[in-house]
Amino acid sequence: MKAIGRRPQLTRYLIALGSNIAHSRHGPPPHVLRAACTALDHAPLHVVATGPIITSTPLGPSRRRYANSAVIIETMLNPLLLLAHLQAIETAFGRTRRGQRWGARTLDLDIILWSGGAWQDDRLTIPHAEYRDRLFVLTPALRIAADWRDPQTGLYVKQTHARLTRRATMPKAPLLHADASGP
Ligand code: A4P
Ligand code: MG
Repeated sequence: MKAIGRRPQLTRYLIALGSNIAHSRHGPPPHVLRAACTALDHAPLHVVATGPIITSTPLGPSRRRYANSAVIIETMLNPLLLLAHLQAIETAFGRTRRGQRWGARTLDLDIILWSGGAWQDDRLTIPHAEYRDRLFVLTPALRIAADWRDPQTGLYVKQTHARLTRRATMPKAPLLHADASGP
């Protein structure tokens, strides 16, 4: 009997966009993200929702502030083909990889969630390994993907966002005196 391959299916992905270097033609980071949204809306991808563009303090060694956003795309590409496609768009936007992790970049496109569930191999991890701790991903995502569910935690994006903002505003526990003696 012949093995029947899995047919490509139309699926949706939540993509995070980041930029903290201006582009010679597109301009400063928020403009780079606007141009990137246009680039993402070409076959074989279709943008079905666009989140707000926010600015954020850099996490990691870079000193330049970031512009961040999120989009939902629809495509027949499987996760690995999509990753290759996104990396080609990053390169077309002048992204160079100098080997420094979290270095400054004209455009970063990360796959955050996928309607197909989880994916794990040596090139790609979905859900994105760190998105649950990143307000610069969750804030724009909240506006377009509040009801998307994380297949690993079972939490909706709105719950993951609420958990992180609660944690960020939680008062610090009062210090206990080391010599406090109870009754
Ligand atoms: N990879 C694995 N999983 C994924 C995924 N879900 N989506 C692999 C995309 N790529 C994924 O990524 C390195 C490798 O991760 C890829 O080759 C792919 O096979 P990269 O884009 O080449 O390098 P990177 O972005 O420097 O590394 P990394 O670890 O992905 O960094 P992040 O998580 O993208 O974080 N601060 C602010 N305020 N805003 C930001 O946007 N971004 C970063 C980079 C750091 N600080 C930031 C921001
Ligand atoms: Mg990346």
